[in-house]
Amino acid sequence: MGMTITGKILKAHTGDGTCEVGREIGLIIDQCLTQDSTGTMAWLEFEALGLDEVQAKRVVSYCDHTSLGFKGESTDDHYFLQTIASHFGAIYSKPGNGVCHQLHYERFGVPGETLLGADSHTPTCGGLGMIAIGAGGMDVAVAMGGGYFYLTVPEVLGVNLTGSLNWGSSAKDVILMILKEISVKGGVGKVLEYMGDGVKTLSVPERATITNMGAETGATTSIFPSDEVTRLFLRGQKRESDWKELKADEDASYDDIIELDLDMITPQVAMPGMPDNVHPVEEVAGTPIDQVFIGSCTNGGYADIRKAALILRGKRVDPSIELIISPGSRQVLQMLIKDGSFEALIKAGARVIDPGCNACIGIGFVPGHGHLSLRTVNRNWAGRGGSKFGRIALCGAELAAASAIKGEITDPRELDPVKVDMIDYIVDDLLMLKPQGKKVEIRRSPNIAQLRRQIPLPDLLEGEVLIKVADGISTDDILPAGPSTQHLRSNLPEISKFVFSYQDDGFYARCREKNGGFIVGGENYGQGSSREHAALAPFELGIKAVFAKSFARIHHANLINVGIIPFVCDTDEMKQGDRLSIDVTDLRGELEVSINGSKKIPVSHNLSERDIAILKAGGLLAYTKEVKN
Ligand code: MIC
Ligand code: SF4
Repeated sequence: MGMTITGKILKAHTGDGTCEVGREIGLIIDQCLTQDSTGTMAWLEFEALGLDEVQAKRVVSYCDHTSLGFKGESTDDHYFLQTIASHFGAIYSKPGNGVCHQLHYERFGVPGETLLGADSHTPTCGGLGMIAIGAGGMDVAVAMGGGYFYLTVPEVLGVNLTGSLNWGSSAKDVILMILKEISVKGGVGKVLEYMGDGVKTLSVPERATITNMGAETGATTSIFPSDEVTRLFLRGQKRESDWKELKADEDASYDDIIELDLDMITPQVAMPGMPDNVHPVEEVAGTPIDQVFIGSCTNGGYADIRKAALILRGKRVDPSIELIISPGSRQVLQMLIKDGSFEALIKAGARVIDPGCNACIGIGFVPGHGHLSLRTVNRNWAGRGGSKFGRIALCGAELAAASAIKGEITDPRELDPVKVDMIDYIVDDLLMLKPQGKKVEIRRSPNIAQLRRQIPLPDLLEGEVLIKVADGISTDDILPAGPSTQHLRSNLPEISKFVFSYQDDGFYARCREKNGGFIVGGENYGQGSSREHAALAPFELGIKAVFAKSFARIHHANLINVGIIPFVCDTDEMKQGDRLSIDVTDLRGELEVSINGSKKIPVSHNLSERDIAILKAGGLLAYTKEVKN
């Protein structure tokens, strides 16, 4: 039986275990990336491993989320990251250089290699034919140190693309249609592997838009073949020698296949709430908007912003709204300056900001009370833009630009088609700093708090249910990003004050008063980002276990890594204030939790032998040290 691309890369990188669907393997990681908001922890964790330098083939530490340095603490974090990366042998991408995912596929991604990144949108590099996976900081720290990344071998969902996109529809609409079809849970335990004749009609940046937002389906990652289109892209980036062809065998077997005719794709909008709340534009056209934002790691590429500039050229942004343009990288910005797009955008009344994430997670341009912000980003749940009172809808660049002109959601097909003629990529690595080694002293500010030592798991867990939350709770619900927390990512005691602050502002005080306890959730608990802080901060507050109906992959791993047990049970039986007790001496045996000393209900988990050993040791760092000694 022939193999898929996913199967080929996973097999070639299996360092421990047998590469069969459903089995746990230790994956050899070629490249790692960190960014500033998860990176301070990842680097502290790497340091705690006691190694001399990074061991993975290539490690890049990016500064993009708070690159504007909106608070002194963030600037302190940047200098910490710059010096620690240099000290331990990693490349550092300076603030203003762009968003990690955009930069990584431009400058470092290599078809056929593996990438582990401390950010959930790491799969963006799947657009180049990499197995690129998002993970929590501790997993990335271990991989930077040359350790395996452990994962359950996913199924492969083939997505067969035929035809080609018509004017008005874009790669963003492709992934929005997929989300509509399979939902925010449809990719769990799977890799989305693209194939078919339609693939060759998509550029690498378009493929990267699709693999980027595959993260919103819950998929482990997404991948495209590496073909002539990939070769031309890498040639443009002056690194054609990194190219190699990658394709599935003719008789490759997929666990399932979705068919998608690109000719049938029409412009779509994901209305506020969830990324799968997708509607054809006709259903929502005319809805008033207050803001348009074009950029991010999903649609911050040259062609997207060029398209917007061509649409806006000679016109003006509706005066009742604002338009913000955030190029994905300095390369993109330079190209937009060169071809006149920058000028066209400014003349139309747009505000063009420094390449980086910033506004995508609410650092600046936070939507006002009840406002609707139409964005080309990838997430639209409540609070995402930095305020729980703002609302976000998602779409592609041409729909966003057309809507900016009218001040309401607009079908781009109402406008004359525009065509992007590609110009040469401008390759300039000025802000990519090469490591200088041990002579570089690590700069630490008082905001960089020490990590708490991980201690072995006790035999009995007892305490109160401190909060009960609904289905689909995201890591943004657990620990909001945005202006109140972004500068505190290196300071767990301080950031932990914001856990569940949008849901219940008494949660922190309750944790302190009760000396910790339990969280109860519903389905897909912890969906969304790789934000390890959504596990580290509850740990800081004394949370011992989370009981939920199901968990999202990265958050599940993060909980284990910090030493919090993710239990699966019928949480309808539990409510806030219940006293729970559970004997965890034997996590391999039958488990039950006692509720208020009387009722007992069965509890299960999805823990591997290794997960159990990690939890017993108190967390991944303690375990890794234990195994090493
Ligand atoms: C996000 O888009 O939610 C983030 C901010 O990039 C996160 C990482 C973080 O919380 O720092 C992610 O996607 O993992
Ligand atoms: Fe940055 Fe937004 Fe992409 Fe997250 S989703 S990496 S915040 S641009």
